[in-house]
Amino acid sequence: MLTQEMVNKLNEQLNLEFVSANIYLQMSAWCNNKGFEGASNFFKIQSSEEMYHMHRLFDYLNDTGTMPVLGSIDAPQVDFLSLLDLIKLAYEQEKIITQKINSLAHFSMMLKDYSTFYFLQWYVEKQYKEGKIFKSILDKFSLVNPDFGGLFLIDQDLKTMNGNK
Ligand code: OFO
Repeated sequence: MLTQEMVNKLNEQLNLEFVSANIYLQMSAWCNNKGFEGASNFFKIQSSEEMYHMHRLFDYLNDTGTMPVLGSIDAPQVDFLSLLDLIKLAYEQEKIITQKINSLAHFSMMLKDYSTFYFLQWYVEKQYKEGKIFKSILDKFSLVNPDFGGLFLIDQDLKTMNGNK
């Protein structure tokens, strides 16, 4: 049986995963609109992944006898200065989620709620991988010249990239 405080925090995380899914779906739309097909595909996959993260929390709450509560979420940012600006914002979003997951894992450990602690380990690993992939995309920007087809190369790279592998 989860404590009410744990339930509240898991619900909060569930809604944060929704936020990430919406942010990435909107980013996918912006990329598509600007002709970045690879990046658009990458962010669409990222958005589906975030929905899957949300569903896992939804199932965990249900399976532990608690009704998940969906909150209202803010509309995501629609416009971006550049592809680089967009990737930087996505990386910042991942850093926020990593912090949240880590503090959630810490909280479950403090409560000696080992079942939730175990459940959260999957997210801890995901966040490590996602942070790494966004950082690697950002690093690529410093390797190419955006004025000479560099953005095209990055976009091609993103076409086959999956941030969760
Ligand atoms: Fe990108 O993160 Fe969900 O958990």
